Amino acid sequence: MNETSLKKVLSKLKLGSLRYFDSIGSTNDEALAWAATEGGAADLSLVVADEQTQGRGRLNRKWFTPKGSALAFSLILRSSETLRPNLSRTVGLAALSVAESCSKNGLTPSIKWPNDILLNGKKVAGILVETVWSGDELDLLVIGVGINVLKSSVPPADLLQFPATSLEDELGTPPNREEVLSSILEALIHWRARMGTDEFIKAWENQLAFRGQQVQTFAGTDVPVVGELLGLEPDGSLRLLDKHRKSIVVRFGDVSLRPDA
Ligand code: BT5
Repeated sequence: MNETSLKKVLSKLKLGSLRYFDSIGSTNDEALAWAATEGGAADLSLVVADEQTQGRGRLNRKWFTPKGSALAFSLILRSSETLRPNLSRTVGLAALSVAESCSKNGLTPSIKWPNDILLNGKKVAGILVETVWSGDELDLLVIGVGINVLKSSVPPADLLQFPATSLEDELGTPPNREEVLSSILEALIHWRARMGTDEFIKAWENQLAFRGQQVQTFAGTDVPVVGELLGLEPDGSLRLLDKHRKSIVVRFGDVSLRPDA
């Protein structure tokens, strides 16, 4: 992967500018800094790196992006009429786009709400969305996506809280990283225009992992919220049914299967 080959593969998409790095701390940090410069970065500008040395997950967790094997990119979305009212659907936009790209490759992905993409129950990709505000007004957001493409991108199990896999492990052959990136961005551009529709929520919901199963969600405390995973609220929150058959809405947290269910 290099800047020339990337530009060639991405030329059919209507993107902003591209910044490519052989190695960088975090593509999200670079995208946020770029967007903050005089003149800023245009809508759909993209930062791609072959390696990240300070890749970030949520809540100060680390994201591993070893050289020559993974995809790490950050896409800048400028605030727009479609985006503003649908901000809480942004992580779904990214998750759905990654999932669709996996499906196009013949895989069966699922979305572990809110931001993990699973293949065969193992994490293949993670998403980190960060927003920039001018006072109360949304200025832009950065969608950061990390995907394990080749086998060698999968971190050692002792560094992880959840099992991981790669596209190559699941496909049996090594896919081309630029082609994977291009298909994710194509899906993202398609769905961004439809973010406010019911079709969008349905497509996202259809890909959710653990539907109909007993799950637990942790959100900042040691006490999990538990229940049957029913689906999504219009704002992208998770809807559970507790043991008293009462509907519960979960806005933040990580969902996992209940071990004793
Ligand atoms: C995420 O956080 O899954 C969001 C990851 C976003 C990474 C992208 S790469 C491009 C952009 N630039 C950045 O700096 N970040 C974004 P979270 O749900 O908090 O999961 C983090 C956890 O995933 C870690 O604590 C590890 O256990 C695990 N993990 C780290 N690297 C992994 C990998 N390559 N594959 C699978 N799991 C990983």
